[in-house]
Amino acid sequence: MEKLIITAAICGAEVTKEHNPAIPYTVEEIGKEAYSAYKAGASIIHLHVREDDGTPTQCKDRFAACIAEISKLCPDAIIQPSTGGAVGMTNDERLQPIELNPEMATLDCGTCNFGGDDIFINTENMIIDFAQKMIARGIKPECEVFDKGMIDMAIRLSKKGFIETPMHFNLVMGVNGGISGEPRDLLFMQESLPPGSTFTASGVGRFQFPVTTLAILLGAHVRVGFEDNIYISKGVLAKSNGELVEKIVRIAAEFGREIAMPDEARKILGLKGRNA
Ligand code: KMH
Ligand code: ZN
Repeated sequence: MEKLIITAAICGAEVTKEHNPAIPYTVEEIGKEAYSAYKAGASIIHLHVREDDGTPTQCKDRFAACIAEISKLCPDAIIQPSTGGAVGMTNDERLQPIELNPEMATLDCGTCNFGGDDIFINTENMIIDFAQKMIARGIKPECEVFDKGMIDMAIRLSKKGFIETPMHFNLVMGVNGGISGEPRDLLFMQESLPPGSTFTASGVGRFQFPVTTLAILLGAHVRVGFEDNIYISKGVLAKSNGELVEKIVRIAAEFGREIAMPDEARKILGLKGRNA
C-alpha cells in the first residue's frame, strides 16, 4: 500500500482558546504547533492564521510570517494555506495567501451550510476564478469537498480545464451542513472520485478518528488537527496537534501502513517542490 500522507490542520478559523487553550494564535504558537505535528509525522501543514487575539485573518503578511516560522522549524514540510479562510470573508481577502506562491492551497468546491446561520459560500464562478489563479501560479489545489455534489463540481470543472488532473481531494466529513462521517459515507465519496485522483479524508469532531482509521485501511491519506477536532479521546482535550498526529501514527502502525516523509508526499501528489 502507498505510504500514508498525514496532513495537520493545526489551527482552523473557528476553534478558539476557549474551546482548547492549546489552539495557536501568535506566529510563535503557530510555529510550535506545526513543529509538534511535523515531528510526530505530518508532512503537510494545512494553514489558517490568526491575529494575536485569535481573530481569523487571511492577511498576506501574517501568512508570510507564519510560513517563515514554520519553514524555520520544519524545513521540508509542505505548507498548504487555506483559501477558505473564515465564513463571511470576501474572495479577495481569501485569495491573499496564494500571492506567496505556496506549492499547494485549498480550493473549496461548493457552498454549504456551516452550522447555525453560517453559510460557506463557494459559487461555481468563484471556484473557477480561484482555480484559474492557482493554475497561473503553479499551485496544486487540494479540492475540499464537503458533500458528493462538490466532487461532481470538481470533475465538471476539470473537464473544462479549470482544474488540472490528476486532482487531489480532501473529503471533509461531518461538517454541520455537509455529508456525515459514517463508514458508508466515506465509501460512497471514495467511489465517486475520478480514477487516478488521490485523496485525504478528514472527520470533524467525533468523526476524526473513525473516518481517518477507515481511510488508512482504504489506502487513502488522512488529515487530523485542531481545525477538525480538539479531543484526543472522548471528553479529553488534546494537548497539541502533535498528540493527534501521534495517535494516527500509532493506528497506522497497527495496520502496517508506513508514513510518508514530505518529499515522498510530494512525489505521491505530483508536487514540484517549494516555489521560490
Ligand atoms: N474555515 C472554513 C469556513 C479551507 O481551509 O479551505 C473553511 C475551511 C476550508 O477551513
Ligand atoms: Zn481549513
